[in-house]
Amino acid sequence: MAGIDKAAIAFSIAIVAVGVGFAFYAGNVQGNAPAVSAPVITKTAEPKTQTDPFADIVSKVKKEAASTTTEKNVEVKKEVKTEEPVAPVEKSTEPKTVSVTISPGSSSPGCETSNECYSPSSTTISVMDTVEWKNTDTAAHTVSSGSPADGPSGTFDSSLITAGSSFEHTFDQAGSFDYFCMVHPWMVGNVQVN
Ligand SMILES: [Cu+2]
Repeated sequence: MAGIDKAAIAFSIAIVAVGVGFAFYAGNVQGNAPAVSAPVITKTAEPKTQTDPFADIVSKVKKEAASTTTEKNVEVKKEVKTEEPVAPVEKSTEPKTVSVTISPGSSSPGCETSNECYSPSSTTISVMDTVEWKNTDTAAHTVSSGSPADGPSGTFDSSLITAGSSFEHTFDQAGSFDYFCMVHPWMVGNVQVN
């Protein structure tokens, strides 16, 4: 009677094992279970080891989830890095130099009728910009702040600019600056500094 009971227990354990779904183990169980009672102990031990694969799967899933999260974090960091190189371009108003030509033949009256003794006769610049007067005439001229009527104002004065030479002045203050040639009083010009 005792041997039959053990065999019955072994069968029932084997059936339970099959029911749980470990078919590849269940195949061995069904083959060995009917033999002796000893394999039954082995079979009851095997399901415990079979729970480990589940634990492994769970841990694998957790690791994958963790690695996926890490990758997402890396991607976010990369996106931030790509934004960093976009540096704001500073608009710098660097001082510039504007040229004015002392026209050929301006040593004789006539250029004032078309206002071309200094060309251009009116120049608009910004504070800290520089105006360079180039004497393209064959005679010497001056660029003197002020007007023929009121005389030199003293803000700037080139003194004589010989033929082919030039004179430049940097305007560090805003304002309207008239100038003229002290040798040829019909030569007048203006610099507007904003
Ligand atoms: Cu002159």
